[in-house]
Amino acid sequence: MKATAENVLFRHESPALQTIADKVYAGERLTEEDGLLLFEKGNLSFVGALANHVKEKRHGDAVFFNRNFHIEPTNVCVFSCNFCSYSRLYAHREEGWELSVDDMLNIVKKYDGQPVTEVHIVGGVHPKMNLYFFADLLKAIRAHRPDLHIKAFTAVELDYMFRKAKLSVDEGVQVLKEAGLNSIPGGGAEIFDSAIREKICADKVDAEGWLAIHEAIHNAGMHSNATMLYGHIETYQHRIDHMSRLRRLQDKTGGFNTFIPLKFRNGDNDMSSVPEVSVVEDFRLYSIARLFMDNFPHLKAYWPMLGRKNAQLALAFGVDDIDGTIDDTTKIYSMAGAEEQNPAMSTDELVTLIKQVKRKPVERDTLYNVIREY
Ligand code: V47
Ligand code: SF4
Repeated sequence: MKATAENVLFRHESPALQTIADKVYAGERLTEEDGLLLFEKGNLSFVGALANHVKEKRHGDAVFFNRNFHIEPTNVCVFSCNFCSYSRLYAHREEGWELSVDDMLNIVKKYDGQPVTEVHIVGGVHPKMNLYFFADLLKAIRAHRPDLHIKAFTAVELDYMFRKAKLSVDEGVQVLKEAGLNSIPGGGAEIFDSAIREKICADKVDAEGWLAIHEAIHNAGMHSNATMLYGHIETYQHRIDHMSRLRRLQDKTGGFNTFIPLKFRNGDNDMSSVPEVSVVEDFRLYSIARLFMDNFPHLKAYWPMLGRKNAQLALAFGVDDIDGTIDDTTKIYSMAGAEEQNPAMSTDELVTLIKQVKRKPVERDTLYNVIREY
C-alpha cells in the first residue's frame, strides 16, 4: 500500500473502519450500521480526523458565531422531565419566575443601539402563557426592533400552545409567523426513542409530534435547529436512531440549519445519580455527528454548556459553530451544574477564543449569512 497521509493515519484501523474512512473521503453517506460501528469501535483520533476533514471541506477554517441574547419567559412548567434542573411545577411557582410582555420588551430595549442580530426565547411550559400571549410578545418585539431575528419556542412549547388553542400545527405556526416569528430553536428533542422518552420525559410531545412541528415550520418557509440530549441512559443505537430520523426529515425539507448535541448534566435534578460521560465521549459524539449528519450544514458546540476550553477543543472535532455572545441571559445549564455559571462573552472574547486555536472567526446572522470575518 502506498504510504499516503490518509492510509498512514488509518492503517491500524479494522477493515470495516477503513471502509468507512474511504466512504467519508469519497463523500458517500454513512449507513446506520456505519454510524453504530463508529460509536462502538471508532477511537477519538480516528473519528476526529475524519470529522475535521469533513468540516474543513465544507467550511475551511471558518468558525461561526452570532451576537444574540436570550429571554426565558418563565421556568414554571407543566411537564416534569427528570433531567431538568431548571423548571418548577405550577404548584411551586412562587419559586420560579414569570415575565410579562412588558418585562420581556424591557429586556429587548436594553439592547437598543447594540449590534445584536438575534433574540432566542425559550422557557418552561406555563399553563397561563398561551399562544396569544406569545403572539403579542412577538408583535411587540417586531414593532420595537423590526430587524431583530426572533428565534423562539421549542416544539414542546409549541405543541402545548397549539393544542390549548385548539389549532392544528399548521394554523398555529401561521399565527406565530404572522406575529413575527422567524425560526425555532432545536430544544425538546432529547432522545426520540419512545422507551427512553418514557423514562426521562414521559409527559411531553413525542418524537412524531416534535418532527411534525419542525416539518410544519420548514413548510411555512422558516428554518429550525435540532438538538439531541446525550450521555444519560440512552444507548449508541438510540443516538443513531435519533440522528437518522433528523437526517430523513432534512432530506425531505432541507429546513434545518444546525445540529446541536447537548451533554446531559447531572446537577440538582432527578437523574443526578446518572454519571456524566467523559470529555472524550463528548468529542467522539461531535465527530460522529459531523460524519453521519451529512445533510446538516452546521454542527454547533454550545459553549455555555461545554465551557470555553472544551468549546475550543470541539473545533478540532467537526464543530463549525459556537453559538453566540449570549450575555448572561440563560439559566438552563448553570442550574444543571455547567461550568459557566454566568454565561456571557463579548464579541472580542469569542473572536480571541476562536483565533487562539488558529481558526477564522466569522460573525453570522441566524441564517448563516456572513456579517463580518475577523
Ligand atoms: O430541550 C435541559 C436541554 C434543551 C438539561 O437551537 C439539558 O440554537 C443538559 O434546546 N443537561 C433546551 N441539557 C436548550 C436548547 C438550545 C440551547 C442552545 C441553542 C439552541 C438552538 C437550543 O436543554 C432541552 C434539553 O435538551 N437540557 N436540562 C441538563 N440537565
Ligand atoms: Fe419543562 Fe423543558 Fe424542563 Fe421539560 S426540559 S421540565 S419541558 S422546562
